[in-house]
Amino acid sequence: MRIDKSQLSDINKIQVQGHNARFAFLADTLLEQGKDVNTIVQKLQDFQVAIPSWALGAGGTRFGRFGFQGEPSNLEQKIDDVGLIHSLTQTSGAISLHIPWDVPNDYSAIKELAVSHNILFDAVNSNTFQDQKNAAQSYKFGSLSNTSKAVREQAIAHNIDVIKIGDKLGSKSLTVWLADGANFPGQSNFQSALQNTQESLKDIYRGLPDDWKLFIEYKPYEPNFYSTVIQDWGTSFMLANECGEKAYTLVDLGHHLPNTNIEQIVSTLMSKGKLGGFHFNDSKYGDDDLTVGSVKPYALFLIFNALVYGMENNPQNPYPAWMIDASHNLKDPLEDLIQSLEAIQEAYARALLIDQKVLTEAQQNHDIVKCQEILQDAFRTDVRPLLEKARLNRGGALNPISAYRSLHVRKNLVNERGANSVASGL
Ligand SMILES: [Mn+2]
Repeated sequence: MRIDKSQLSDINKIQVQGHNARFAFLADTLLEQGKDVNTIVQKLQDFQVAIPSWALGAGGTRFGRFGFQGEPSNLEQKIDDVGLIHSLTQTSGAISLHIPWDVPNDYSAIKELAVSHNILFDAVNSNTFQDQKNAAQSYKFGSLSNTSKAVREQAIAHNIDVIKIGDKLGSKSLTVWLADGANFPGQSNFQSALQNTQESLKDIYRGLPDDWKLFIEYKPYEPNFYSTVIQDWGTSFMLANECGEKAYTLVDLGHHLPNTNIEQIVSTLMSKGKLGGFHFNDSKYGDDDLTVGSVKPYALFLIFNALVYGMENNPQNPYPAWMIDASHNLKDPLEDLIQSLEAIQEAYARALLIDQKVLTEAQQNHDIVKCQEILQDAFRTDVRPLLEKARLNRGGALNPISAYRSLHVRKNLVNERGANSVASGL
């Protein structure tokens, strides 16, 4: 199924009068405050977030998985799904592949398909957290950190393969998330595990094309519950520094212990020019991978404030690669992703409303009350008319969820793919 612009403009026609009134009211209010509404809308139009191939089907927990009908069962269908979301939201112009599940059979056909949906190939993801069929070595006791050289070499070779696959598609970065760690005290020597990981990452780094980046993700626990080799941003930052200038830290919102000040981590990394990638999701307890903005929208807004400041003030930091990294156990995955994209754009728009100059002045005058007023005034603003305007300008849907439902997208996908299709790569 594909959605063409004429279908959306028919749906938008019914809603556009309400939008015009909402937008005019907000634009007037913001103009009075001296805000440049057109620039904000343009920034929203330009902000694109990659969808990972594993987020398009139903996820699951270690207790079970409840499938969702009409899931994409091959790479072509995954790209089609991202195309559907992109045509509605105009915000998901990229897909992030996970190898070995998403290896194309026909590279030029896959590239053509992506172009037809106006979709780029974002970072490619390697997988050394589970064993593949017929693999010579097992990752049960770790991959890049393993005490066995043969296991480490297999894991390094896999990452190099992933780079080669991504290169043929036009990707420009590799994301490494390492599940390596220990479940029990005494199981692993911390120093050797870290040293092995550093050496393995350097080997992978040597296989990186000149115009590529290596993103090193961190996570404090899970699947190992005593220790994780790359447990926090500091460890990732240190490893990236030792690899070289093309290596960066990747921040995943769910990969922190409760109450961690993520906006401060973002600020530190950007000031050092080392924030390479960013994974969005939301959580209550751990790496819950819930819909972005569903639990802690104010925290997301504060993080975006740090990101916007960094993008404006840290030329030493490259433009970060944005991706949603979530899992959907109950909702229609495509509706969930649409909600996540909306929450990301909302947080971004609110952060763009902050007058950084006025905030800096208030900070320098130690006017804490004013600092809080500036932040909360931006957060309390209903920015949805700006998001609608950005989508309308790009030919998307004024209200993506309602358009998704009125076009019966899921029903069409079930008709095309069957009720029992299962997404690979979860
Ligand atoms: Mn992630």
